[in-house]
Amino acid sequence: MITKKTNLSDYNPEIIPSGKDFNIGIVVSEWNSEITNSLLDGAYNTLLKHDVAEENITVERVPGSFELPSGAKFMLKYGKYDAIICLGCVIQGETRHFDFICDAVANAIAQLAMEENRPVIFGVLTTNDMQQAQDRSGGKHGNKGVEAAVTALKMADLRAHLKHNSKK
Ligand code: DLZ
Repeated sequence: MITKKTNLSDYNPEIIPSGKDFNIGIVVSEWNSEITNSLLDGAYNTLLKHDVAEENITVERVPGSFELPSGAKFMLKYGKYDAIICLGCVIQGETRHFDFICDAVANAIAQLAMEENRPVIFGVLTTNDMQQAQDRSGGKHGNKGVEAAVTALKMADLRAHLKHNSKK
């Protein structure tokens, strides 16, 4: 099957909501840190570009992607955030570990967002090899960290807007 590969970070900056009133948490996995640090750079710089104040961005680290949901949950419990961005990179190995981690993390992040009524963004690369991960963390297919930050701003803005309207 031929698939059209697009740059994941292509977006129109003019239609992204301003983040000036938002407090954003980022939780980053230490596994594959070469990749996750690039995702963090992409997410952090995108938040700054869209007016999130530096003092309103908090970065916390967890050992692996499996710990991203609990790291995000701790941040939501002990801090005041409009959105949490989870950044990780799981690379396919020879065992089924990959499937278990990817499924568990994706499901737990989705569940957390529902339970907490807050955007919790899935910025986790799940790739066959290191090259695919590099291509998506600042390489030829963009940077999933940028995409995750844009999604966080859009979802935080949607929540704020609906909350504001419900009080009218
Ligand atoms: C154990 C493990 C393996 C094999 N691979 C990855 C990976 O590619 N990316 C990642 O973020 N984490 C990996 N881990 C670690 C798990 O996420 C987790 O930290 C451990 O299983 C401890 O709970």
